[in-house]
Amino acid sequence: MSLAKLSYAERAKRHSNASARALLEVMERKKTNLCVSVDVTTKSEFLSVVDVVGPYICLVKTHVDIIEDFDHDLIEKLRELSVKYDFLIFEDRKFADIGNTVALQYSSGVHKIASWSHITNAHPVPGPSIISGLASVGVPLGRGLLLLAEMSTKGSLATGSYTEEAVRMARANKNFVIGFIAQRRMDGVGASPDESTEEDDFLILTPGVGLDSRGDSMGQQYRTPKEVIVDSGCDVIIVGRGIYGKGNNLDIQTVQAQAERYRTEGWNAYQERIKG
Ligand code: 5BU
Repeated sequence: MSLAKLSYAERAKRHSNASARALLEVMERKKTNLCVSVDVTTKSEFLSVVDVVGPYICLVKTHVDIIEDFDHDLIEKLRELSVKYDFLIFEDRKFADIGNTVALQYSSGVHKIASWSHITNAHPVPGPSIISGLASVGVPLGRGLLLLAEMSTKGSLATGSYTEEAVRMARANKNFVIGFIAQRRMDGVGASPDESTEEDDFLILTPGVGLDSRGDSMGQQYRTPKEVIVDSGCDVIIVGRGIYGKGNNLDIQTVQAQAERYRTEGWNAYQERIKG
């Protein structure tokens, strides 16, 4: 049976990585495959958005380096909200350097990402050493890594043999690499004809999701939850501005209504996929 037909609950049992399992379990428990990307620049806006979308999401995606008044109190409050509303945290850091440097960027500095983010991601461009560098910090903490196999932007270079190589790198490091940021399922991608990939169960988290627009003026491209979940077999929809608009003048009631709307669209699409 294709993995895309299995329920999130069934797939949770197939994962030994603690973060992958926890994510799939929370998706099933809360009936949501919505991840909100909270790209706002102040602590107060960030916490207001998370507080209102919390009940509708499985995951909060952060870019902590854009928050002007970042401090560890913000992380403490985010952690409290993640317990209160039952969601995981994903810092979209997009590491891209040599193993030694990424290990330091992941563990140290102002943000100390590994200490609070269940999931993070990396560009495969440096080759497998980026995985071993990050794994030296993340594996002992039960963290999970996503590789950027594809991007949502117009003209992205992450295609073809680059994407295939990313999937091969993931297959060789399944204890830590739990899936991909990609625009479609990666089952069997890059495998040699005699290689069995049936045991693979990579999570596909997909940005570039919007119901009211097909893109922005800076190369972003949007598809609907149905296109992403049903047609392309992805697992988690990542939505930013579709939920909170441009961030200036946050209207909390609209944010809540949009989070509810995307959650419903994403979950209905998933149900159509597993039943269809
Ligand atoms: P948007 O407001 O829904 O367009 O925000 C999308 C978010 O996902 C934003 O934080 C990006 O940094 C992130 N993203 C993306 O849009 N496309 C990609 O391919 C990757 C990340 Br990887």
